[in-house]
Amino acid sequence: ESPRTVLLTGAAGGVGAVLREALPARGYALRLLDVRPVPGEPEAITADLADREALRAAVRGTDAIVHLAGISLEASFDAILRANIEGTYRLYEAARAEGVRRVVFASSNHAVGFVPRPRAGEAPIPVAAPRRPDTFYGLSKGFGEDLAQLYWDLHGIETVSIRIGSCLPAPVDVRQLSLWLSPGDAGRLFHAALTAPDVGHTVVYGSSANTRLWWDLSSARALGYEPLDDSEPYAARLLAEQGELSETDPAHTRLGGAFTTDPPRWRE
Ligand code: NAI
Ligand code: 15L
Repeated sequence: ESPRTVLLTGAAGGVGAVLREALPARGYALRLLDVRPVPGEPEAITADLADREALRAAVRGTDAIVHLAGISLEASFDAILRANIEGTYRLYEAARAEGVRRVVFASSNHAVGFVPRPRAGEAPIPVAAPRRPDTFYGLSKGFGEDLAQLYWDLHGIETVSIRIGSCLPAPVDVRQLSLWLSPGDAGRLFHAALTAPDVGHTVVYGSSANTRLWWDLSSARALGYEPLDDSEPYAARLLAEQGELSETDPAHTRLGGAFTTDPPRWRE
């Protein structure tokens, strides 16, 4: 049975905007939360993840939580600690206290960003590859995955951790041809993560069925996710502008790309 009422944290962000379209179209009633106002959504809850009471009230009576809120780029350890590490802990505590049984956690490719990208003919990166975070940001996503495992083992709260590639309207560089998660496929993947039975804690990679895929989508497909999009139509233009990825430049040879060398930073 599909969960009906879903709390969407981080609703004001880019992925939040995608899911505010895609999930109601599939019959979900969304409750929205973000530390910023959500444009066009006067009923959204404006609260920080650090606000325990607001979080308890936001979670109360929901069937599931999609947890997107947090710092989505590199930042100081203190900022990451507060928003992503403590914030995700507070979210799970609220879920436990209010009896919510399913979370979908927005993890990231940057939890494994130092894993070398496969070269032509090499096997895709398995979901079981040891984590190699490329930033404090990626480290916080590994923490979130471990927290999800703990809350499953200890409290029976199920989570699908989606290591999102690049969820944007369109890929903006050659690396993202391999990692792109189209808005349409994001809706399909989060819906599958909300509805698949008996997930325990499952980690999946989150991208479209890209021709240049670097990772193994089989654990996502096992949830019932059937990607319909492929970044390849963007390839000719991006390759003409930027050229092929280098085989020696470290910013090109690892999954996390420039996050492993000069990560984009969150404005603090
Ligand atoms: P975003 O930065 O656009 O949105 C994140 C939202 O979280 C923002 O609206 C922000 O105000 C909110 N937020 C930050 N700290 C908060 C706090 N303490 N309390 C409440 N709200 C807070 O990021 P985007 O792109 O929408 O990503 C959503 C999630 O997916 C993030 O967790 C990000 O790390 C993850 N992700 C996104 C990818 C992408 O390609 N867009 C790739 C991999 C992971
Ligand atoms: C992420 O985790 C970031 O939140 C997003 O802004 C993109 O940069 C994405 O990864 C990526 O690796 O392309």
